[in-house]
Amino acid sequence: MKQVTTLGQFIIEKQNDFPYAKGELSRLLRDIGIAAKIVNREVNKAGLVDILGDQGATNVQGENQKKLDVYANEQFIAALSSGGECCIVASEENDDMVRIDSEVSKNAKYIVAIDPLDGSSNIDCNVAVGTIFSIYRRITKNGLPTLEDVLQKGTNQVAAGYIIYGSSTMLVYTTGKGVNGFTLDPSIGEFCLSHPNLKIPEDGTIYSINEGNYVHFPDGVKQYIKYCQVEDKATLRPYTSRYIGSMVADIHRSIIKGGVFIYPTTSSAPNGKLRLMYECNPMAFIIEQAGGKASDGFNRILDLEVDSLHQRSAIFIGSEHMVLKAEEFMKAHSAGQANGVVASKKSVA
Ligand code: AHM
Ligand code: MG
Repeated sequence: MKQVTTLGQFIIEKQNDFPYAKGELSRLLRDIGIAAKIVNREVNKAGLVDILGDQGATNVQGENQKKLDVYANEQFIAALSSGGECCIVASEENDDMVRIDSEVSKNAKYIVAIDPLDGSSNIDCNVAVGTIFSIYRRITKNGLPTLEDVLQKGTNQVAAGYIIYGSSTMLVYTTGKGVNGFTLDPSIGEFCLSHPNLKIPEDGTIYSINEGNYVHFPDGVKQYIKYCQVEDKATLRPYTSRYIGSMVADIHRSIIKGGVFIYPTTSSAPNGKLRLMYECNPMAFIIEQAGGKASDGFNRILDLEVDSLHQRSAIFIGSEHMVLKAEEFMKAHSAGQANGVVASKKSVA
């Protein structure tokens, strides 16, 4: 029988990759894994709300039932607070960063940025949703950690990962030494190593974008979509279109099968929709570590300056060759439109 490696065992084994590490990062990852299991349990029960009580209603203990994204946010913050390795949580659910002021945590070394339940509107129709997280080392040495500790470029991430609550639940993460995927075995309640050293195919035949917004897209994206739809045997076109509307699920599929996921700037969202700190940077780190590429159409996502917690960015992410091709179209037809900087009126959709 094949030996099963659990997430906990794997994290401990990998600690030796960091000769000076004292185990804090390992404990942080373990805390995230524990919160993920709790959130998974609730997400799995989502279809039972009509039987067990609607969200917003009162449960038998007289407590208000929480919406799942609020619940997930609380679970991750609670796990990170009690673990003692994280001094600030920046969450898509909170306007401001959350400082963890307990004696053990206030001098902790790590900052976590998290989107606790991405794509949560998909829960109503039983479509996969996800959690995305990103870990940074604190910069300031003394006193209370500050916003400067949080607003770091994507290249400074020490770890990033996502959990996909899908037909099975998986946790995928990187610490900058490749990407590994773990599937939750519900019978033992453990994430088990199922996808060691994940690599995204260099090329693919699937493009993923909300084409309903076509009229609002930059010309470069419109032209790239046309390119995907043209018949050409040599490049296996026309490509297939797949869009779940849940970033984690769309990108997870791209890693497994190859493909490109695009959420561009649009005329109605001139900086893009997705958040740099909670969605773009962690996914970009994972994809690069899996051998793929992530760009805002012109620049590497991980090199973008971060000015504010909830900053948005366009994103073109996935198989290297597909992202490069999409960038070619952006350069040719939408130069100057990187992240809301619209230089040429002609190229605005
Ligand atoms: P959310 O953080 O409010 O859940 O929004 C993020 C989600 C992504 O998972 C997904 O890729 C995108 O929004 C879908 O947006 P749209 O409905 O505009 O296509
Ligand atoms: Mg989100």
